Amino acid sequence: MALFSFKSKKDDEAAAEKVAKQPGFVARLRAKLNRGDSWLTYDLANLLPGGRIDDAVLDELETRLISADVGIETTGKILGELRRRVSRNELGSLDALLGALRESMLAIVAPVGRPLEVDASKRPFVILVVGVNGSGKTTTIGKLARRLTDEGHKVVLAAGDTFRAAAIEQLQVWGERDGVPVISQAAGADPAAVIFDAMQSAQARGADVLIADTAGRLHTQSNLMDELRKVKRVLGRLDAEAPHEVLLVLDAGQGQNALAQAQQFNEAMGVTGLVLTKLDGTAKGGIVFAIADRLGIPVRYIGIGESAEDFGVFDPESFVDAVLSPARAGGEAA
Ligand SMILES: Nc1nc2c(ncn2[C@@H]2O[C@H](COP(=O)(O)OP(=O)(O)O)[C@@H](O)[C@H]2O)c(=O)[nH]1
Ligand SMILES: [Mg+2]
Repeated sequence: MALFSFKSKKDDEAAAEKVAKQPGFVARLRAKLNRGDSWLTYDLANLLPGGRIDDAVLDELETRLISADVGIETTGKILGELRRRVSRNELGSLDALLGALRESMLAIVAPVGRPLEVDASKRPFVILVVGVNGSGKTTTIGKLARRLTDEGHKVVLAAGDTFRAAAIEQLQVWGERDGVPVISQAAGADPAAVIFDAMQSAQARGADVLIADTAGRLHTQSNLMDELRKVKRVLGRLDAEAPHEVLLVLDAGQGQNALAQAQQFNEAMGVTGLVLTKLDGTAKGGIVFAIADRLGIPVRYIGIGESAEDFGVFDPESFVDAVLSPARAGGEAA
């Protein structure tokens, strides 16, 4: 399989550079996630004297998965399956091993590849965006508003992070850029009141979608969860089913800490969808497998940079392929 051939690091870096500039989210993801070489499969061939699959190569894969935030348990699942197949002599070559690895990894993330669908019977369809400070909530809202607007939806934003004036201004900048109204009050206002107002305004304007920003930080974690639950209750007064989506934004660079955040928010709020941001940074993306395996919450979108284009639907197959194979020139990555 050409996907798993091995070239020099320099060739791959040049290729990654080239692919990163190509249009197409899948190509960009592959280039940005790997930055030249797949962290998972790079140089494995050199570990196989005579091409035999042995414990050394399996141990190396295990180490790479664990150090890329896949987590002990989920790595154990992936490796357990590979070890069984190796012991039955089913995997006689590196290509066979990598094919089996791809299957195991895909089996873990395929169930969470469920894109967000805006239900047109809910007007507006309310998306409440939650997550810790700095995870990328406001940026995600800006990108999502652009995307939904491009798809023909009429969107309204609610500046529910009233903790700092800068947070309100940041959302307003995105609103102007996207041509989308932002309902806000002064810093320090009650977030539930701001979002309630925004909901009334969205209903009055006949908007299709309301996206509400929230603060990720309060004096204590339990204060934050109380506040978010209050927002939920208040929305429920205008539409008993709102919010229709509780979208948790996680910084993929936070590794296992992102998993802990997902567990906490899910217990407090009932999270219905996830966004994994900053997959372009030092994050290797392994946390996506850990979260999929442990929580099973749908991953709606991923973020691979700061601009509106650096945002796409989470597609399990292209994600696994991006993890497994380096970006290269020649069109394979497109
Ligand atoms: N590299 C990169 N930076 C991001 C991404 N998403 C958000 N950011 C940056 O992360 C920082 C915090 O984002 P922000 O949306 O303000 O987080 P919030 O506090 O959760 O609202 C900002 O500098 C964003 O530009 C991403 O996918 N990739
Ligand atoms: Mg923010």
